[in-house]
Amino acid sequence: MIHDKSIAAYEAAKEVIPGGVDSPVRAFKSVGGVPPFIERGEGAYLIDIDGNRYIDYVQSWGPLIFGHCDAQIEAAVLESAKKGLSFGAPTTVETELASEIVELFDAIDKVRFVSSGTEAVMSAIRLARGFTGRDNIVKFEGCYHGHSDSLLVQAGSGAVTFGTPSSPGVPADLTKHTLLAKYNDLASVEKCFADAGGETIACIIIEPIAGNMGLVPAEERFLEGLRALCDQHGTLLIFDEVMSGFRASLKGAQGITSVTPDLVTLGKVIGGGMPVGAFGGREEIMNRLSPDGPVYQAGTLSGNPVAMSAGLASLRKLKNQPSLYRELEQKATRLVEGFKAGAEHFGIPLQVDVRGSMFGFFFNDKEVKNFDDALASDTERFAAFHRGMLESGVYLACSQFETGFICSVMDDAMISETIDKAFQVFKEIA
Ligand code: KE4
Repeated sequence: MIHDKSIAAYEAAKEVIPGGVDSPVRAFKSVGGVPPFIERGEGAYLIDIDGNRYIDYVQSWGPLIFGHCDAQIEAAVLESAKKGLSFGAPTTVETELASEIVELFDAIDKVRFVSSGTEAVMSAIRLARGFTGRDNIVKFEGCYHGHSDSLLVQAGSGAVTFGTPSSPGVPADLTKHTLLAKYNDLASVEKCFADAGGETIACIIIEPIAGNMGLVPAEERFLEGLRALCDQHGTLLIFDEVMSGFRASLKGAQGITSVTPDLVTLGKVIGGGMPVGAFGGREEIMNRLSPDGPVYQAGTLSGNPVAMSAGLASLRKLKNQPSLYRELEQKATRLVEGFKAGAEHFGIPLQVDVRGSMFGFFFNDKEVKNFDDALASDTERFAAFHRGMLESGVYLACSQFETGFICSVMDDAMISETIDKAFQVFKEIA
């Protein structure tokens, strides 16, 4: 493949945008090489500015479950845009999208829209702290919930469970209220409650299907244990379904687990590719939000009608195709089983998993149950695989610690083509 134009575009971008990108993962740092600059999307494909075509398994990190340039979603956006782009005043399309979400998620009586997953999580955390009057929160190593200060934490030193900043610019005073536990390890959560005192903990926030350490689903008994701990201590349980919502099932992880959270954050698919995040939950909690309640939260473009129209078109398409998730899961399963067969044919250990339209694979000889397991993966080999697949016209997530996605316009021929290309690349990197 020729990448001359992307190479030049990357140099030009770096002159005026830090790292040449508006979100760090796009810089391809963990896989090397120059990130292709995209000209346009076309169904299941991305076409870059050098004219190279790729089967797109990233789909803008999740939102595009119907692929690029879906006719109905585009029509809804154009129709809305013709009436104006933004009003900063209520519109009925916000109520329509909110009603769709309330109908689908048993845990959600009311929902508020924002413009990103980060904003959704930041607002949900503030609401949980405001509702409980408590400052401490528990999160899990390997889970990513956007880049608000309280959530940019890493494990503290030694046995202490309180977090320390994982980025310069985050005051330690903000992360000292964030306790870190291990995913799928209930004892580590009980230790947080013991260390801090359960009555000081406002919420536990978790990706019920983790997608930011690679794909690592929470075990059912682990989620049940979190629910019991929260009930015991009056702590709120927050499911961060920004990625898994409408990707794992029509009800996200809540369509798979029997555990009910107190608050849910959403994003990605509910914007159909436009900037939308949301947080919702029980009415008694949500009613604490300004203007009726004391917990402040706001946003100039929150509930933007054009973005709402894209999200509404997406959700209505999903509701009208109940068999879609089974089809997507079957394709995801065939894809990763094909990867596994190819890798093992060349003696390369590969762990694979699927949840609905989400798939993951680790270059690892052990099953991955938490972040420590994920970190033991062979990231060099992942990078070589990613590069080989990219040059073969397959666009995979550019980090071992991300998740891949199947969209509705991917057919069996594309899955077979991808498996065949993977076989060739495994042969090269064995
Ligand atoms: P945004 O602020 O990026 O819209 O959402 C943050 C967020 C919150 N919660 C979960 C579970 C998420 O996966 C995300 C964002 N996901 C990453 C991909 N792993 C976005 C990609 C990026 O950072 O560019």
